[in-house]
Amino acid sequence: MVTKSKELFETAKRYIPGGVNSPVRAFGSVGRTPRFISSSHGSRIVDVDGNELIDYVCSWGPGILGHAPGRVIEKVQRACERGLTFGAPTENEVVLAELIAELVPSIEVSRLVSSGTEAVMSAVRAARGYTRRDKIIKFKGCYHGHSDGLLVKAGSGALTTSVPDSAGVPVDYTRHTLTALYNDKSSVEKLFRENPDQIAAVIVEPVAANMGVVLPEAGFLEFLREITKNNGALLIFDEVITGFRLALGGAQEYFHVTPDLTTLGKIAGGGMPIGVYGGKREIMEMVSPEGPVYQAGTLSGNPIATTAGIETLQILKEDPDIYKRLSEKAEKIEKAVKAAAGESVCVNRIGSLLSVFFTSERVSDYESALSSDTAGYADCFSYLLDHGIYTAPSQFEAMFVSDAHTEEDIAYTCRVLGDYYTSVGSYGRV
Ligand code: KE4
Repeated sequence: MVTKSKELFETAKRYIPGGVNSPVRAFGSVGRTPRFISSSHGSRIVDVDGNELIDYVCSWGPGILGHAPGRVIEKVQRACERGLTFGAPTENEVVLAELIAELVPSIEVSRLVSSGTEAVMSAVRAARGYTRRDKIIKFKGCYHGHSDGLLVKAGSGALTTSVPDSAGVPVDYTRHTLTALYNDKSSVEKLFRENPDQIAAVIVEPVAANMGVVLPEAGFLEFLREITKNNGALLIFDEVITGFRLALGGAQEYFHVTPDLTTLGKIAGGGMPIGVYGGKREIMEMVSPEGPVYQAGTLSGNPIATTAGIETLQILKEDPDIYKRLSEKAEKIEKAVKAAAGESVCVNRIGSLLSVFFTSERVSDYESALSSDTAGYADCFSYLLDHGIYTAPSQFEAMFVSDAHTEEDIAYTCRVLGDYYTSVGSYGRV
């Protein structure tokens, strides 16, 4: 029963674009009424009609510990009593910057902002300021937030300059954004050949998770590290999702590839609004007030968000075995899907991050991700939702497993997935 969600959604659509404050939440590609959530705890979220759901969205990544982890809540409650925001430097910001530098050694110097979008936008500006070059390379299918210059898709041939992916973005704003193909070295080499000494940086999701989860092929990240170094360009790892998710040191620890700049978000704030950009001291010295690259933010590093971020990272630091536990849980889901669906779907998983693509193709880039049967995905999404399991309402997002998912949660999820694929045949279509 979703009466109250339906009522709220109708009212919401009168006052908020599409009834939501972020498009994917509207359930547009799965054709269901979005669930309005009233509370959460552990692996569960509870909607306004009282339906309890096992949550594999985890707020799109921040919820690695599960919802409302006790230690974080308690510290945040105490911090609130001391004030919500000062607009002045605080000890927390020093503690968090030191902790980030300890856990991700390539981030010698960092700046806190309030979202992943802000982090990426600022990192790109720092890269351009440092190299005095204008062009950047991004990859088709990778998402880096909604700043104008990064809302692009490739022009014809996928290797030309980009055209805006959104209304309201002047073509001029994307003139310096070049688009390559994920896992396609030659597409990157071509852009460097065609734009000698003009490319400030390559920005990449070290594991793509915004076209669904697509892993870097062996050597791809090492190649990006090499070609940027050889061409005087910077390598930016957008670790807003993979940061503290794949390992305590993120994807750069997992793959042993060190970028020049890194962006973080989600887990870094423990569920509160935090973005981070940072890297080599000589680059970050360019950032105001130390250098000429301007960037600012009213609530950057605010005491409540930094309290949640510090406590979350401390808990992860104290319990590095969490990554093994998370991976083992996600592997059980991967195996259950493969056992029931066979070759009719493609499961991409790394650690606690996974996607089930409704295609029999191996999904290794945006084109192959697009071969997925999104109606099949929507059918499975609905089945899971009706069985109390909440997954991403889009084929092109990721499934997240948290430390709060119990063995019973995982076993139940595997059983429901098995029943689904067994009962509805391949592709998950009825
Ligand atoms: P935010 O501005 O949403 O905090 O972060 C933007 C961003 C940057 N980089 C990467 C790799 C990201 O995945 C994101 C945001 N991720 C999406 C989920 N795929 C956020 C969910 C949403 O848009 O509602």
